[in-house]
Amino acid sequence: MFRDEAVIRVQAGKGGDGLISFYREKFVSKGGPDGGDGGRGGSVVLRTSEHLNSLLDLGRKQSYVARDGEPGGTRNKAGRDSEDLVLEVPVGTQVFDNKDGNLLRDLARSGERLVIARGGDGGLGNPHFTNAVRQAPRIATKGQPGEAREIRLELKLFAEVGLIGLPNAGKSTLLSKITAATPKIADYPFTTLSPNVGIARVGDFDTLVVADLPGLIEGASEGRGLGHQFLKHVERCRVLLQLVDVSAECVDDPISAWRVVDVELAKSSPELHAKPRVIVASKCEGDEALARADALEAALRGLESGGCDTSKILRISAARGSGLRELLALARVLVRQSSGA
Ligand SMILES: Nc1nc2c(ncn2[C@@H]2O[C@H](COP(=O)(O)OP(=O)(O)OP(=O)(O)O)[C@@H](O)[C@H]2O)c(=O)[nH]1
Ligand SMILES: [Mg+2]
Repeated sequence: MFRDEAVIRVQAGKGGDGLISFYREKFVSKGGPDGGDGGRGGSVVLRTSEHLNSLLDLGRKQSYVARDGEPGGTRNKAGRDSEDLVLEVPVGTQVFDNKDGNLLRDLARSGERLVIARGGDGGLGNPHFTNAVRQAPRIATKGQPGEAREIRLELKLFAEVGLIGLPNAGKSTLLSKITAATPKIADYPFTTLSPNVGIARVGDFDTLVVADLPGLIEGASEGRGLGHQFLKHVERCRVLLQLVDVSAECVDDPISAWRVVDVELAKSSPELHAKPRVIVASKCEGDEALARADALEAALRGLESGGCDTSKILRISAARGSGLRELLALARVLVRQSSGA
């Protein structure tokens, strides 16, 4: 849905070189070999963090280089290994090799680590090369080069809340009021052709990822309108808010407007239909709209329809800003319940 990508080059550190050295002390003319080994070069590691929800920051830099290992020292002192360079990515990041396009890993869990370029091993100091005949080797090995790679990271944002409903129901307007997103809004159907995603603040500390989806029409499950494309997006959302236009100007009867969308969800897949769903009476301004909302609520009460909560509908006006706080609070609770958190 909302695609977020970054292509970066990563270069792991080279191992430190092993040293050729001999023990020297006053009056000792020929000491034994004492060249230290080189340290390991730093690897480049990806690690998922729940505090991130975009690859934007990571993508600002084109390449990331880990540090080289330290060379070996005299008196058998080994060079220090270099620390790994850890790059944080959001949970849900897919990692591809950018050369062949192969998926390397799907980082789906929080705190998951993936070594993406391994640091080179350190070289060996000259004491490793002594043997029966060679007491004073003038040989040491160089550190190995670190791996280098170009990777493409892709994040598929799993919206927690999806806004669905007939074209013109007011979905994009709602998104624009509860998030910083600026979707196109117009009084004709199919204004929205691909999903818009925004992050809504809930209270002081909480957020919700909300997607505004293209309008759904009768026959969508068979591919009419934006059909399949639309439904594919809905599958990823945890909770659905189904907007029904109850304004006096709307030609559709709210009850049939509700049913059209409900039927398409059911035809599309049982899982989709079973998703937690809240009915939201949109553009609820004035007595006539309120009366239509009441009638819708009365008609739904007692109905069984998948994950749809038919016991209560919410009344909002995105234009006036009414009912939005309650809507977000309820969505937050439902998202928590559905994720088992
Ligand atoms: N009076 C009133 N009008 C609204 C409200 N919300 C949206 N509208 C109007 O309804 C029309 C459609 O709004 P959109 O937000 O584009 O509707 P949508 O559901 O995203 O439509 P599609 O993208 O075509 O599916 C626009 O003219 C909006 O200005 C509201 O709360 N009150
Ligand atoms: Mg729209």
